[in-house]
Amino acid sequence: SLDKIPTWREDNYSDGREDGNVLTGTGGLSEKVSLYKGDITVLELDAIVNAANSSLLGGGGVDGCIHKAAGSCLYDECQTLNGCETGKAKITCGYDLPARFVIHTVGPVARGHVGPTETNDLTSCYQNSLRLVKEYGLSTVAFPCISTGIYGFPNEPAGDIALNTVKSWIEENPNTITRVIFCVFLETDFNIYKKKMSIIFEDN
Ligand code: AR6
Repeated sequence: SLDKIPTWREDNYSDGREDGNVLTGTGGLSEKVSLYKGDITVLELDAIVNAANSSLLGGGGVDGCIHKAAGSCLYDECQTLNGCETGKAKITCGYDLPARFVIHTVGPVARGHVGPTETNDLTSCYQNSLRLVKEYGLSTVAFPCISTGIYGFPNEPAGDIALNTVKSWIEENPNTITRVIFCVFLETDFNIYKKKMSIIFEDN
């Protein structure tokens, strides 16, 4: 199914952006990222990331969707993990999901407040998830908009953190990940990511 998700570069190409800058150069960062709007549980990738809570035993939002689609074996494996601290990440099998693995990370409970703690914790979620992708020799991964639902992290700064953290990671680890998919669910996030990606992943 990855073939059906265009890279950011292809996506810009197909919607005929007038600013051609993002299309220049080869092997740029924009070839390694995609923006996808929809349900993360249908993605056939090496791993999908779950915006979990510290119990790792399921909940609402994307977490509920992932547990429902993966089946009860995911819950059983999660029970062996002894939870997870905010900003950290743990990996399990994907079970009935098309994704091979699920990386469970726990975002900060922000309730609308963005201070240094919330910022650092959300950054750590992306970094620690990507660290697991690398450690397990995986090459494709999708992220939901961690913390921006029930945990109340404002969408705009959360998008900045997601995109900039992934960008830095790809730059620092050029031979590990071949594709990172930003899986947004809401129109507001789609618009925020689209705008930011054309700036952040513009190739020089
Ligand atoms: N695919 C992709 N994204 C989704 C999906 C889906 N199927 N469903 C929802 N989203 P949230 P959080 C989006 O609340 O803020 C749970 O109870 C959603 O629109 O799932 O980190 C956990 O157990 C939003 O943009 O996660 C925790 O207790 C994004 O996923 C708590 O919620 C994240 O929203 C975690 O809260």
